[in-house]
Amino acid sequence: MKTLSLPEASIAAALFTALSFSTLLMAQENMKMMDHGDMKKAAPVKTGDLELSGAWARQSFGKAVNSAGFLTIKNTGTSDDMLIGASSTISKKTELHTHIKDGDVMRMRRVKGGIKVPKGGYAELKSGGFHVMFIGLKAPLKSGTTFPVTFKFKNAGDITLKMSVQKKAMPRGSN
Ligand SMILES: [Cu+2]
Repeated sequence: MKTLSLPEASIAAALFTALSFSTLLMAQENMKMMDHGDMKKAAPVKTGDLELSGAWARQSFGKAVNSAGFLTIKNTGTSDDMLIGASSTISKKTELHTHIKDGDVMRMRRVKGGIKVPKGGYAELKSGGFHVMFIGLKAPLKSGTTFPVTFKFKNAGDITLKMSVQKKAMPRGSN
């Protein structure tokens, strides 16, 4: 059996340390990436018949001045409600938008009237459909942060909850 001389042994040890360290870094990077996924959702808010959950907003990239937010609104009551507006301080304007198909292109439109939250059902604001549009961001939205948004309902009134900013890829022609 060949024994390593002292310099060889220390080189081997250094290599081993460097390798384990990079593996550790990679593992940490994976953890961070997982963190940006669905695990980090804002806490649901329940007010009267409505339960607002899964609220998140897309991290803004580069010099993007707009972003979008999403959530699910459950109505456990016996009458329909309507989401008629949203407001925040992170952007100059906060609007409710929808996507419409214009030929082969998906375009965004401001919601007219409101988004119905049916009794015993739910309304979903999700990528490619209804969303909250933040127009004219005052600062970039960074993943891992949260910010408050107030939702205005026809019957339930104002409900404020925190949206968590997440880093998620943007589907083509969507937001
Ligand atoms: Cu929009």
